[in-house]
Order: sequence, then C-alpha cells, then structure tokens
Amino acid sequence: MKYKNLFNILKVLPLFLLIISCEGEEGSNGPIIIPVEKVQAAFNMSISSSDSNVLLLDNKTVGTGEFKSEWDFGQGGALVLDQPGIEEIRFDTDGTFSVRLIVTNDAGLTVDSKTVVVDNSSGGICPNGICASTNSAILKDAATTFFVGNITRASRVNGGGQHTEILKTHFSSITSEYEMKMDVMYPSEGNYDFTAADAIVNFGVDNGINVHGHALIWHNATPDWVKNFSGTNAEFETMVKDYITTTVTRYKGKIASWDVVNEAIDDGSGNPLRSSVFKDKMGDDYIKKCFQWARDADPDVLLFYNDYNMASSPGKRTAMFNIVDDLGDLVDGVGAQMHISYNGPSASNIQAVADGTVSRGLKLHFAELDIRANPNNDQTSLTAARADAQKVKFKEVVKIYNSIPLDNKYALTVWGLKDNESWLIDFWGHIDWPLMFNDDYSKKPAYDGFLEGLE
Ligand code: 9MR
Repeated sequence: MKYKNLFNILKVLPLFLLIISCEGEEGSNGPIIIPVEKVQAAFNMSISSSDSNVLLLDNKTVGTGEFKSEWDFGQGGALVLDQPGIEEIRFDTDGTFSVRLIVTNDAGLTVDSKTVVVDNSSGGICPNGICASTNSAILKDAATTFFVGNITRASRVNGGGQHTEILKTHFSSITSEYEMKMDVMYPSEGNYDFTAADAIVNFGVDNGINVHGHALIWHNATPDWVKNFSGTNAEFETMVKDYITTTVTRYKGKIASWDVVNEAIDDGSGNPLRSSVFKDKMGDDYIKKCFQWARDADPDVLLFYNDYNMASSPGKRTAMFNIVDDLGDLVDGVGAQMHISYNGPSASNIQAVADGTVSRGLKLHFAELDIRANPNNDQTSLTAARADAQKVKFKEVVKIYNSIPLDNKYALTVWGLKDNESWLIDFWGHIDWPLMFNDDYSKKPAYDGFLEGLE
C-alpha cells in the first residue's frame, strides 16, 4: 500500500480525533460515522521534448487518507504502482493505446484514462491524438488551375528562415498582411513610404510568385492625417487620386491584382455603405472613383472589391453584388474574405458567393481563409474531433472553389501560415488553431483537407 503523501495524512488527523471524541460522548444514537470518500484519479500527460516516443505521465490525484495509485500503460502487462515524480513511458509500436490511472481507497476505486495515438511515420506519439500529416504533396502543385496564396511581411521576406521557405514551397501567390495599406504606404501628407511594399513585391517577382495588392482603400488602415484631412473635399479627392495613381503605377507590371476598396459595407440593418472619411468627403460614388483611378493607372491589373461575411450574411452578399453591378466594367472580381469557423457558414452559403460571382462573369478570390476551431472558446487544446471538423471545412471550401469554371478562378489565399501567427488570437482574445500548419510547422489534418478538396 502506498501512502500518497504524509501531508495529506496529517490533514485528516483532526477528523480522526473528532471521531474518537464523538465516540466518547456516545449517546443513545450511537457513534457518528463520517463516511470515507472516494479519491478521484486524475493525471496530465505530455510528450517528452527530447524523445517523441516517450510519454510523460504526471499523477495529479489529490485526496485525503490512504489510497493506492496504479498505472495501466495500455501496452499489456500488470498494473504498475505510481512512483513519486513523473513516469516516463516509451511507446514504440504504432497504434492507439488507453493509458489508465486506477486509484483505490476504502470507498472503492476511480479511474482516469486518456488515449495515446502513436504513428512513427508522423514522428512518434501524436499530440492530443492528432498526427501530423505526412502527405508530401505540394499545395501549389496540387492546385493546377488557381493560385494558392498566403500572407507575408517585409521582415519575413527580408529575413528568410523556415517560415519563408515554406511560403515559397507551397504558395504561388502572396498578399501583404499590412504593409500595402494606406497607413503604411502614405504615412504623412506628401510623403510616401514604399520600403516594405517594395520588399514584398520584389520578393514575389524574384521568386516567380504572383503578388496580390491589398488594399488601397480601407477605413481601418487609414492614416490619421487622412481621417483628419483639413483641406476641401475637392483637395481630398485630388489627394486620394494621387495616392491611388502613384501606388498602382509604381507596381504596374509587377503585381497582378489590387483590392481597390476593402470592407465598404456596413454590418448594420440593410447593409448600407459604411461611414468613412472617403464616403463623407467624396460621396457615395467614392468606390467608383477609386476603381476608375486604379483602372486609368494600370489598365491590365485585375481590380477586386473585397469584403467579409459574404457567405454568412446574405444581406451583405446582396449589398456586395449591388456594388460590383454598379461598378460594371471597372471591376474584374470579387474578393470574399473567408474568416469562417469549423461549424459555419454552411456549404450552401459559401456556394452562393461562388454562384453569384460566376453568374456575373467575374473572377472570384477566396481571400483571407482561416477556419476557427475554437469559436466559442470551449477548448484549451485542439482536440482530434475539432481538428477533423476543421479538416472537413477546409476540404469543403477548397472543393467549392475548385469547382467553379476556369475563367472565374483566380486565387484562394490563406490568411496566415501557422496557428500561433494568426491575427485571430489577439482579435478574439483566446486560443485558436485556424490554419494549416502547427506552431512547429508540421502539417495539420487541415492540410490534408485542402488537398482532398482538390481531388
Ligand atoms: O492580419 C492583419 C493584421 O496583421 C493587421 O494588423 C491588420 C491591420 O492592417 O490587418 C489584418 O488583416 C485584415 C485584412 O487586411 C482585411 N480583413 C481583415 C483582416 C484581419 O483584421
């Protein structure tokens, strides 16, 4: 019999003395018996950082009185008495094993159990039962009819490293995450700063990677001096025209497409145009003016209108199609941001975005794809079930995109490379795993889902 720790025994000593003293005052009702409670078995487990075939088992059982803790490592053989400290157990054989901690006291036994999945072709024990994908297919090679995009930053393309190598290997299109927006490219009146944008565009050109420009006009990336513009409305318009003309001309022939206006539609009832300094000073047709200036600066570059919740909000989708209908020949395509979740929006709503775009003869950019696995913050780690549901959603999105006619295809851009780099973590303030690569760059089931969507 193993005593869990002396401290716990000392803790119950007063209880024992209480029973004795109650016995001394025995009355007609007899002694007061305090029942012994079962001790709840509990343990944590993790994979050794020095050997991915070794599991570290940490007994977390807490209880009063005497109890015995025994392990069943799930590999056959007798139960093993728990030792102080962490148990290190090797799992060499592929398979699924149930590790159990059995805790017994006078009141009976309780069991905690966890599942260990071992796949040596995936590197040993699979974290949380989720084995990394071993599919060696290259995303951009598997997608033969459209660009597979991702985002980048000047610091990454300048710095190189594993991140940028994976970007170059798997992705055929890049979008600047934030450095090709007005607040970065035009920080103060009369002073453009294209340092970061140049680095990103040149990286694309030098490596044969398509560059998508994002985004000329966005209320959320407007520099303060523009928001507080002190001149007349006519001067404001001249300034915006100069900015669009200067920027689009600079990258003429180097980048294939621009999001001219981003997120102009309000989420409120009726989905009117969002209030912004551009709308206030240039009028409701500010979108058309911006597209015209971009078109004049580079007649060959593809021009997109880009917005979010196109699938989840039918009202917003209608508002977006009204905008592009009004733009007529000035617009080449629709950018539908795909910030979605494992459980929605539905395939039919995603399909509706594709159908509306195709029926207008426009190009479709599934832009900004990430798929939240923890939208309700009810998980502390990515479970196998959620990883699988996320994989299914990746497959669904890719399949819908891949099924549109060739002429309507352009790119499917994922908004981030690995989970811990996603904007969503800061934005929502809780953990999530929305992308296709784990923090250590291993491939998630979502990666397989992307590839399966192309089959
Ligand atoms: O992910 C981007 C984040 O790093 C930037 O700080 C932010 C502001 O420039 O923009 C984020 O990207 C947004 C995109 O440009 C437009 N759609 C919403 C994206 C997430 O906010």
